[in-house]
Amino acid sequence: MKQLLEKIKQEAINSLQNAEKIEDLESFRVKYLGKKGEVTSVLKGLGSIAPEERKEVGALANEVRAIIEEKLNEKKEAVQNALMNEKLKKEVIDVTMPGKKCDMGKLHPLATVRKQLEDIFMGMGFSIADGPEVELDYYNFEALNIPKNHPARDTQDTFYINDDVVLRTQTSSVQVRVMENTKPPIRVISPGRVFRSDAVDATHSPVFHQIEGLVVDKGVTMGDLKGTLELFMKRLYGDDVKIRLRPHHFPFTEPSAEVDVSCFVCGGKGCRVCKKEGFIEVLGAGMVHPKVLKNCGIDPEIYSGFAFGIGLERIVMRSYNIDDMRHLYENDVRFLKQF
Ligand code: 2NL
Repeated sequence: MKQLLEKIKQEAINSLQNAEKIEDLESFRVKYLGKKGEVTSVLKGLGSIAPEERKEVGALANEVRAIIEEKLNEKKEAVQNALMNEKLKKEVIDVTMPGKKCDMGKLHPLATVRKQLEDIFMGMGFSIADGPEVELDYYNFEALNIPKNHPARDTQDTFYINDDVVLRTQTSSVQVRVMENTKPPIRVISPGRVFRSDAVDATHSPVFHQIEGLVVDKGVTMGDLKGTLELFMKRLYGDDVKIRLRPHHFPFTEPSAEVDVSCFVCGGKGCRVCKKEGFIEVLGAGMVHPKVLKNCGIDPEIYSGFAFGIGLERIVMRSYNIDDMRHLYENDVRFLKQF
C-alpha cells in the first residue's frame, strides 16, 4: 500500500510537470483526486487492510493527497499567470502612438454668416423672430400691401400650394405676425428660407435665404434707417465702409430705397468688381407703408417704422469670393472643406 501511494505521488508530480493547459489540469484533478481518482480509491480501500496498518497508511494517503493538491494549485496559478501575461502582451496599448485623424464637421458658410449677422443685430438690440415657411397668402402678400393681381406678384414668381397658401417669398410674413402680436417698440430680425420659382443659375436659386429687419416705434425716421444700416455695414465690413441710398419702389415701404456699400476691393475708387461704380448693391429698405402698419393693427398716426431685406447668399458669396451660388447648395465636401 505504502509503495503504491509513493508511486502515485511520483507519477502525479511527473505528469503535472508536463501539463500546460487549464484543461490538462482538470483531467489531472479527476484522475488523482476525483471521486473515482487514484488517491481517493486508496482512501476508500482502507477498510480492507489490516487494522494495525490502517492508521499509518491512512495518514500517508492523506499526506499524498495534500501534496498533490498543493502542487496542482501551484501549477494552476502558474498556468493562469502565463495566460494573463500572454493576453496582456497581445492587448498592449502604445499611448505614445499618434491618434487617427478624423474629419470634424463644421458650419456651412451660410450658417456662419447668418450667425454673424444675427450677432451684429442682437448687439444693436434686435431680437430674432421665426415663422412658418408655408404661409398664408395674406401674411406673404395681402398684409404687405400686395393685393391679388398686383404686378409685384409677377416679379416674385410664387410657389402656390392653393389659392390661399404659398411658400413664403420673403420673411416679411414673420414680421407681419410680430406686429399683430406686439405693441411697439418693436425691433426684430427674421432670418429664414424663402422660395421663388426661379430657374437655377450662378446667381439664382428657387430656395434662398433672407434676413429681414423691422423697427417700429414713435418717431422713427429715415435717418434712423440710414444710421442703423450704416452701423451694421461697418460692423460687417469695417469702419471705412460708406453706404448710399438710391430711391426705389417696394409696395410695402414708402419711401423705399436700394442700399449700396462702398466696394470692398477698391474702397470706392472704382474697379472691376464694382464695375467702376465704387459701390455695390446689398439690400432693399424703406419706411414701413402706413397701410401695412394699419393692416397689422398699429396706428400709423402714432407710430412709424423702417424695414429692410438682406439676401444672405449675396453676402456669403461676396465674403468668401464665391462666384457661383450653386456651390452653396451642392454640399460637395471638397468645396465645404475650404471654409
Ligand atoms: C427686397 C428687400 C425689403 C422689406 C423688405 C418689410 C417688412 C415689413 C414691412 C415693410 Cl413687415 N417692409 N420688408 C422692406 C423693404 C425691402 O426687402 O429686395 N425685397 C424684395
